[in-house]
This record gives sequence, structure tokens and C-alpha cells, in this order.
Amino acid sequence: MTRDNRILEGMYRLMSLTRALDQVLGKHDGHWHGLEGEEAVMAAVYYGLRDTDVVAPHYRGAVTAALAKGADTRRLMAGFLGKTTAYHKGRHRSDVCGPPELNLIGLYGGSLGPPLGYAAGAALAAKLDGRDDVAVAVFGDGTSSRGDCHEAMNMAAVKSLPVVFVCQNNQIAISTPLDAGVGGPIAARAEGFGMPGIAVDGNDVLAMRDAMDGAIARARAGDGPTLIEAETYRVAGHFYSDTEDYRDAQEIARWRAKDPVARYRRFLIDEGVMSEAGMDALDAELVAEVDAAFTAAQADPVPTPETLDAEDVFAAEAAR
Ligand SMILES: Cc1ncc(C[n+]2csc(CCOP(=O)(O)OP(=O)(O)O)c2C)c(N)n1
Repeated sequence: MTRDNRILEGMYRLMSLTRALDQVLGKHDGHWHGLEGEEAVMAAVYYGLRDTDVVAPHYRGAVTAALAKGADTRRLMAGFLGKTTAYHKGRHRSDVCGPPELNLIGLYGGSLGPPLGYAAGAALAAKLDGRDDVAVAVFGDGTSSRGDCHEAMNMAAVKSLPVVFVCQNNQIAISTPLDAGVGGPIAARAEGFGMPGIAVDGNDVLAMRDAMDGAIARARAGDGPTLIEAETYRVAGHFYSDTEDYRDAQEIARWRAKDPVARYRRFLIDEGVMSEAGMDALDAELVAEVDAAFTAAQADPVPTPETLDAEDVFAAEAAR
């Protein structure tokens, strides 16, 4: 990666913001799907995309994707609370459905897998329009076993579509460990579709960024899709109220010692890019920003029952 301090700092900000979400939302919402341990993947994948690039994020990290695409924190927080001020006017949670106006594809039906096909469709649209925009489709290791995932990769390879597929392999799907749900290395599947597949240390934000840069450049140049498998670990429970009686505390401790944020902070200090005090101040500022946005959104109104009948249901209605 060519050294650019603006990018290095921007990725730190996104990692820190991701951690801030855990700190604030984990306090309020037992259904919040924690991000701890996977911040490097999210920062490297979502930082610096164009407004016109389309992203189908994995639900775990979708809020980071929205923030990276320029979403307003207050409106995202309103989306957790079902408020009318949210991007989806209180109809969809913002941790799974990012603002479509920012070119984010949401998990509207709640079914994991279909958004990969939608991302391939967005890439096909870019290709047909002659734009050099890309689509980024992110999914978990559990989701990688879905048929939709294979169909989307095959179509993208056949049509040489500008898609970057990123598997956020955090070693577990709810309580099913990787080796009980996935029959071989995920990156190796790419060969069967005729596209490059790369396995990357997902706790190394710089290695991830390198892989993303290469895959995005390839897609923009019209050379087709790439599959990146980011090897990381879900340090958090499946969600915050998870009792986690299905896994070993020592395994969690081993991975917590490989914390991607601490690792990147050491790099930034050693390279003189950011100071420890500067990063501490930024961390505190971002927690305060997310907390203030959440608190402010609590006072916003919820949708009234009359709006459920037809408002926003038909496209023609919205166009009037
Ligand atoms: C098609 C489908 N099957 C099952 C579920 C229920 N479900 C929600 S989260 C989840 C785990 C997905 O695991 P993975 O893709 O590895 O993502 P992770 O939670 O580890 O980030 C499952 C099975 C779903 N949402 N959609």
C-alpha cells in the first residue's frame, strides 16, 4: 500500500467509531450484534469507497458501512429506536438496513444470502451503463454456505462483473463453529468460479486494505470479481444478550490478545502517524458523539399507525 497518512488516519477513525457503536449500543440493546474483534475488516473494506459504489454489507458491520458512506449518526441511531427521523422512518432497523440513498443494500427480508445477488445486479447495472463503479458484497462464514452466495459469485464471474466479495470469516455462525458448517477453505472456492481468491489476516487492517485496493482496481478496470476471505474472530457474543455457553473462554481470550484496534494503534504510534493521546481523545470524542446522537433520537416521534397503510409502499405514491 502506498503510504498515505490521510487513509491511515481515516481507517483508524472508522475502527474507533465501530468500537464506539459497541460501547453505546451494547449498553441499550441486548439484540445488538457486537463488532468487537472485526473492526479491521470493516474499516478496510468500507473506508474510501465512492458515493456511487454500491455496498451490500454483512449485517454485522452494516452501521460502519453506513457511516463510512456518509450517513448521519443521529438518523442511524433513530433507526435503532424505530423513530420517524430515521432513514427508513422507523420501519427497518439501521443495523441491518442502511440508507438506500447512499447506495447501501439492506437485509430487508432478514434472509442472509440474497444481498450478494443484489450486489452482482448492481455491478451488472454499472457495467451496462459504462460506469467504473464497483459493488462490494460482504457476508459471514455461515452465509457462505447459502446457495445465493454461489449463484452470485458464478454470475459475477461469468459476466466479469465489477464485484468484490468479502467473506467476514469470524469462525462461527451463532453457535455453529466454522468446521461444522463450512466444508473447506472459503477463498479456495474462487478458483471453481474462475476468479482470484485471497485469504487475508482480517485482524491486520493494512493487509486487508492492500487486498481491497487490488480487488477494487481490478473491478474498476473491467477485469471482473475477486473473493477475499478475511480471517478474523467474533470476540463478541452473537448478540449482547448471548449467554455464550457453547464456546471456550480461553479461545476468546486468545483472540482478544490479537485485538485489531490495539495492533493498529501500535503501528500508528511506531510510525509517528498518530499519537496515543490523539487517538485516546478521538476515541472519547466518537463515543460521546454516538451517545449524544442516541440520547437525542430517544426524544423523536414514532410513526403513527395511519402511516402503515400505504405510505412508502408504492413507488408511484412516493413520486407524486
Ligand atoms: C437465510 C437465513 N438463515 C438463517 C438466518 C438466521 N441467522 C441470523 S444471523 C445468523 C448467523 C450467520 O452467521 P454468519 O454468516 O457467519 O455471520 P456472523 O453472525 O458470524 O457475523 C443466522 C443463521 C438468517 N437470517 N437468514
